[in-house]
Amino acid sequence: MADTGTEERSERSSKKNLTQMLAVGTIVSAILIALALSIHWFPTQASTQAGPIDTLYDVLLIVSVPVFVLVVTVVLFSVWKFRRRPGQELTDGPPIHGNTRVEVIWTAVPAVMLLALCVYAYAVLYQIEKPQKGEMVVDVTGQQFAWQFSYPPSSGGGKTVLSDQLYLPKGQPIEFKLHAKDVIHSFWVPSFRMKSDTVPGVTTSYRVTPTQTGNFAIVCAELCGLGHSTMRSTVHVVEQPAFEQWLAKKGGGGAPPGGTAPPTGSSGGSQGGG
Ligand SMILES: [Cu+2]
Repeated sequence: MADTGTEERSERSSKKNLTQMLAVGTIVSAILIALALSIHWFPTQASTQAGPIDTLYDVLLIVSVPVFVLVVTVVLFSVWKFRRRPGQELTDGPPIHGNTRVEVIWTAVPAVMLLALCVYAYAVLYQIEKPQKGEMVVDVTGQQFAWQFSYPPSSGGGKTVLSDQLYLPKGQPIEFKLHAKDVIHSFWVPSFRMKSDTVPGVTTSYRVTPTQTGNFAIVCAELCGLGHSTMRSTVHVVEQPAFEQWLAKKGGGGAPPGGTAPPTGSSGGSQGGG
């Protein structure tokens, strides 16, 4: 009879513990989610791709925080509750042979969560990588330790224009074709959010549509040698007319805005970057 009483008591106390943990966990999760969402993790959103990516990060934060809190709560609770007390130095823990129900739950729940997040992330990726109408191709070449940009004739200059500065017209869908001359680099404009490695011998690519005029940092995001940290540049997002003017000036041929450049050979301007 005494045994049954002890069992009942311990069952009641473990239920109470569970309820307490759940309550504390929910409150802590809510606070941490609010905190996580209030932090500005990323710079200005300067492309149409930035919004969906930031929303995806917010969803990942909202889902991850309760998992983190659950794990930490269980660990801290176990350390406190099941700690070795004086006199127990030579005793062993109870032999436990597993718990099928708990194991099924902790396998199935994360599996469903991961699958759902994968599907969502894939849908976002599909959306932001979709080809756009009237895309302008810009070739980007990384080499130790600088970026070079090349605008093919189709971008409106009438001929290939080289530059060590990246100018883009606001609202114009861009496809970057990425190249590398020596080692692997990674072309990243944090304000655009998109990033891809540039690999020697391979052309990689990604798309952005700039939504804001201004200057934004370009960073090499792949350790590429001693000067890696200096491999930085700036993207200048300007209005369409300003871009056309810049491109015409850069092309050196004084081509009028609007992409109606004179046929090749009629101008003696240099195409060099500068
Ligand atoms: Cu680099």
